[in-house]
Amino acid sequence: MKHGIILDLDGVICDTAHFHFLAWQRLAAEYDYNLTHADNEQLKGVSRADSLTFILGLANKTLSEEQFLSDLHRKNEWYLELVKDMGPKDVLPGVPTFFAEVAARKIPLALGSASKNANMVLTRVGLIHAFDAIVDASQVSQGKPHPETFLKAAELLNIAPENCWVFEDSAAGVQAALAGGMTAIGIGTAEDLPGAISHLRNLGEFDFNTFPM
Ligand code: B16
Ligand code: MG
Repeated sequence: MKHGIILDLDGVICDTAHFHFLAWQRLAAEYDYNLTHADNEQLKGVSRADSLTFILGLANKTLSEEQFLSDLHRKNEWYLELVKDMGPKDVLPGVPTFFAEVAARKIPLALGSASKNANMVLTRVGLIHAFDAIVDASQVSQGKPHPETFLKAAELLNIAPENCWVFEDSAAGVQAALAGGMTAIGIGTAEDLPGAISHLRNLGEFDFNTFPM
């Protein structure tokens, strides 16, 4: 039975979370709210609009629909400015080794990201051509923890969900993988990512001998 791998982007392939944080913090300051790193943990894997709703709750602020959309746009402009100099050197430790193993073993590989900027970031870091399928926020109607992102990725790979292994750094993403009937590998701690079958610090720690071929 053919098995495949689905990778999350932010926090698994590269640390774009830091740039999301800086952009959200700048916006939150306009609401007189000091966004903390602990707050940012809650935003991992969460869609852009859901992130803004969460921040507005923290800041106890309401916006008109027009202002909401305008602030989403401004946050993204700041984010794009911050990531514009990213390159192949900006992948997380172990990423080149992991991708080399996946290619050598001919394992079907998909991306399942909540980011609408996924294609751009993958292009910057030079990994866009390593994937057999890419699913980002523009292709789904329900974000993580809903399994739609990963189910769509499995479908594009033509692999049954139960034969897909999902690598995720967010609690919402691990929940999405489990809800889709997939195996979740946590990039992070067991405390932060319950439900994952194993927990790694980065992709380089993955033992391919444990992967069914
Ligand atoms: P964008 P992932 C997620 O990426 C990030 O973890 C999350 O912080 C961000 O809000 C979301 O993408 C949307 O990103 O504003 O670029 O559309 O971890 O699912 O790869
Ligand atoms: Mg992530």
